[in-house]
Amino acid sequence: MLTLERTFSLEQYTRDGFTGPFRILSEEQAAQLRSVFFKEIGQEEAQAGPTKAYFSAWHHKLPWCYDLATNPAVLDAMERILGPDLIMWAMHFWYKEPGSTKRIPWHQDGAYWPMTPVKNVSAWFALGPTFRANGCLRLIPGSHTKMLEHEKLNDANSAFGQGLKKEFVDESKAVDIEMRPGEVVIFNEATFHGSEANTSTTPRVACSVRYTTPEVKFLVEQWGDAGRIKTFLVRGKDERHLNDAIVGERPQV
Ligand SMILES: O=C(O)CCC(=O)C(=O)O
Repeated sequence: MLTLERTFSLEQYTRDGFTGPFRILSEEQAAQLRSVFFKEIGQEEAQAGPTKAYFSAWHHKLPWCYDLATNPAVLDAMERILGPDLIMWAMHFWYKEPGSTKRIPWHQDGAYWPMTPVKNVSAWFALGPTFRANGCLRLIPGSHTKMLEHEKLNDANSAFGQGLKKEFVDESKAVDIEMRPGEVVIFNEATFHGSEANTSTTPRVACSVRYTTPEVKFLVEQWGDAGRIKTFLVRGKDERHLNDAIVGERPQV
């Protein structure tokens, strides 16, 4: 069983397709963000329940989300993986209320994204505690070496209509990424990942933020719900200008 290293390690990232989790916020800062998260969806954390909230692209409108997505320690980690020029291009909250039956099927993110080349590093932020019973993120170390076929799923509890073909997934190799509030784990567009239902009484509050480099072009016309994709140059320079039509700016208070 792989032991989580609790630090950023480029060596681990290269070998396993992920690194961390490691701390970027204190538990108190994470609790504060959780409380604004629940306010945003019109709930109290102590009574967390189902919601129909739209969970993408909050960083386009909410400064606290933009600031989380551009956390300097995360950008430092991204620079070590992707180099000095960094584009942050998407953010999505992954919320599972207590008792939620929704699962995220095993998948590789790159299979869903019209971008060329398909190149991305994700930071998955735990704002609350995540553990096996509340449906923590699960990853398969070393699964990131190639893109594989996805297929249609017939699973009413799956949050996605498609997932990796079953024959490719060896669940015995999966690692539960149990995290404390304020930690982040980093993985790439090919790393197998997914998560199970929340059978606990603790809500799972997390979000992922996506980063790439200026040589990637987004094929915006092929995205459903394209409004959620904007490119923010968060470090370095963009001499390619491939996505000038979808450049975003930090939201103002
Ligand atoms: O939060 C989860 O369980 C899945 C997250 C995910 O699929 C992603 O960040 O790409």
